[in-house]
Amino acid sequence: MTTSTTPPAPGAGAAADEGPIRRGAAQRSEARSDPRLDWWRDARFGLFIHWGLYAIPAGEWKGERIAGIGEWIMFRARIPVREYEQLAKQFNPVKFDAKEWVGLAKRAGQKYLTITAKHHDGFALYDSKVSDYDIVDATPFKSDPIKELAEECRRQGIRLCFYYSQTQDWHHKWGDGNDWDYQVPADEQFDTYVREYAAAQVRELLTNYGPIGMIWFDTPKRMTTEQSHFLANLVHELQPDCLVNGRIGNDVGDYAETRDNVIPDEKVEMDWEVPATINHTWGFKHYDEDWKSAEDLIRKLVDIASKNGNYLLNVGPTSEGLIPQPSVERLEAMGRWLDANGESVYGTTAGPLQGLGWGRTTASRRDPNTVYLHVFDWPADGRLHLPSTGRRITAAALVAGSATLTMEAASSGETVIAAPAQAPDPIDTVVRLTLA
Ligand code: JFZ
Repeated sequence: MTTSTTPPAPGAGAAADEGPIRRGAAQRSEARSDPRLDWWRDARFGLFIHWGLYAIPAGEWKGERIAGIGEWIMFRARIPVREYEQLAKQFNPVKFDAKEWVGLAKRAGQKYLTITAKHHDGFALYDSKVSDYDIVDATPFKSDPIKELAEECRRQGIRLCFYYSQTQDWHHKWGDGNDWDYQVPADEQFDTYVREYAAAQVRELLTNYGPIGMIWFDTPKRMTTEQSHFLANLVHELQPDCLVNGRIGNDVGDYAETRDNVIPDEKVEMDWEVPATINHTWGFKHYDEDWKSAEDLIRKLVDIASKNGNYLLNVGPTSEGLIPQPSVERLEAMGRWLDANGESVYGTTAGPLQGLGWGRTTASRRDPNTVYLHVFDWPADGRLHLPSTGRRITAAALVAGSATLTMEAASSGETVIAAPAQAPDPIDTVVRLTLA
């Protein structure tokens, strides 16, 4: 693993000396060659969905805008359980359309979808039998959106995955985090929470919705190694192929998670993923309108792929069940770029040239002779200078449109590729290199 000089994200709770991938959330070393991860390595791009009761206050409580990420409003405003619970009576997302949500992931070129089955507020977005605090039992909506999403994902060929908050639960007296209603649970009480309550819900999620691609656990700070193993073993006993992310804690995960929105500076040999937002919140906030551009998002996806990582990009639907239009537009723009250039992202790994000024490189995982150049900054003179990869290049062609490019050998092992004068794609023009 590489280290990074990137400072920790504000509020991330990470110590300043930690790299982009948190200690305690790294990948098991045996998992690095595990073929169970192949679909995930090939996918490179997934959709994260943070959806729950917090979409109703949408960043505002009793007329006051609450700072921070939207799904943390109960914690930030210290809302008593009995008061926050009342939100369930108003949760009626009549515009929710599973076909549309999964269709958006599909159009965006995303291969997996990870939705908050239960976030830190403790509310289950599916029909749970171990709690009444769920969308079927506690809301006027009365139906299970996870069931519909599972069916649509199967239909449209997207892997369904679940976010599940296994430690923080501000609703349950033995969960971690709520010190305004409850005493901090003793270790034995927290252990019972993990091994009985959280485990029972994880069991439901892995029993009632067909094959699940991965469980995305979170904030493992209180987890012991035994508890991390206990939950990972439960997942693998119920569905051997289901992956577990690094935030199960204690290096028990099948792959590593970076800190939120933090892309490592260099390639990382282990399997890793960046969870990221398009604006600045995960759960919907009605006044967060600072959206990253499609250009920025496409280049981030490519940057991540060029360092061997996955991009899990979030949307926060409204309490009516709509994905905000600015998110939809950006995801669709990414999908259009991927339609033309997807072979340079899917099924690739870190490229042989790192630290380039003008762009990035990716390499096919299956064909050792195929490398992709991602040109972000097109050379003004139309001559692209390529440092030696140590291998002879036999052909260069644009991926979009397939035009062949001519090359000449230059001094010091450089190759100069003669490119069109104007950038064919101002965001990222992809050149496929064939190596001898
Ligand atoms: C967690 C959650 O608390 C948050 O609500 C959201 O679901 C996000 C995806 O994950 O937040 C974190 C967890 C870990 C770090 C930062 C934010 N971290 O390691 O830097």
